Amino acid sequence: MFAKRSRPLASTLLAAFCSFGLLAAAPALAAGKLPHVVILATGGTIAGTGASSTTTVGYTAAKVGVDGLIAAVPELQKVAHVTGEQPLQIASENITNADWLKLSKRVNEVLARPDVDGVVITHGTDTLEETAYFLDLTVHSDKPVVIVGAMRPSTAISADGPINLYNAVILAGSKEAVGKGVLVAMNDQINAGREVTKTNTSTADTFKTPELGMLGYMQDNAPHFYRLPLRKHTSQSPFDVSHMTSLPQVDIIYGYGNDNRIALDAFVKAGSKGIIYAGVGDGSISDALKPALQEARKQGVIIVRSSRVGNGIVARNGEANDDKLDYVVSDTLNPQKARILLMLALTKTHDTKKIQQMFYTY
Ligand code: DAS
Repeated sequence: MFAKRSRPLASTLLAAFCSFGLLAAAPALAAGKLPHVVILATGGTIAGTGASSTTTVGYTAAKVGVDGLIAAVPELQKVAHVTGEQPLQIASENITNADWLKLSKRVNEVLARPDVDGVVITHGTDTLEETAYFLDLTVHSDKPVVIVGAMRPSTAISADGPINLYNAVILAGSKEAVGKGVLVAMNDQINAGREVTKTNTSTADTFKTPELGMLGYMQDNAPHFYRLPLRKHTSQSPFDVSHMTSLPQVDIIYGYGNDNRIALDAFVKAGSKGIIYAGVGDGSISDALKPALQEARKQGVIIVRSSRVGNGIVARNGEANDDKLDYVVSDTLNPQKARILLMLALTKTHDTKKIQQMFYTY
């Protein structure tokens, strides 16, 4: 269970009124039949517990199970028929390719059920953005998939998990979220799975879509959309991993002043099929690294130039002659998201022209 929250009088009265139906608790009631939302719990801070109500770092993630998460937010019952599963119980820094394959398979199975209207995935925040993009590319349904986490453990004063979970369930059961791809609902904001990224190590407003912007807000028990994702996703994506048990090994190297080829050579020797270069600036490559990347490409490793900068387009043939070197550029994908797309691309092709087109499409 989330820690017992001392419910202020006002919300107790509200709860009492709602239970007697004196107040329309949420739009869904007014609409009649409640949507069926399945919560797939995977761990993280939203399921975390700390030593005291003032512990906001140094707590233990992935302690509370899905039944405890649901029971701790009784208001969920007023906005959806909620059922839960626990496919994982991990701190998300430990997520693996096998976990992503398992989760994607389960989400597709659950959404294929005609009685299910949407899915919420509770998740650690550290790799939430990678899971969001992986599912954006491998879930083949237009039904809503909403990923949610928390930055404070359930035991903390003003824990953000309960309200984030409540909003995520409303969003996943809404008709407005249909066909918009995987969404991340935290801190009253709705972001797209492709672009959202963690921007602060510890604050509740950490998930943002810098420059390109969030899609909308969760406010007053309802989603309010102002933008649409433009890149193809979910039912328009060609990546089918349902029968896979592993994914091609793709690794990331980081560019910096006075960098060298040691990490790259080690990855290539270990058998990486693809390398994401988190380059300085517009994906610029130092003279120390250039020969190593060219040698790797000649050995068949796919090279994607991304950027450590965090915003902007990595332009093809800008800081490197990509046509001549046969490199791919990541467009606007940050290195960790570019890795997700390259892993999936390599399940279909090693043709760099086709892979480049995928980076311009998804
Ligand atoms: N370790 C972090 C994780 O599980 C905790 C969190 O922020 O959710 O991603």
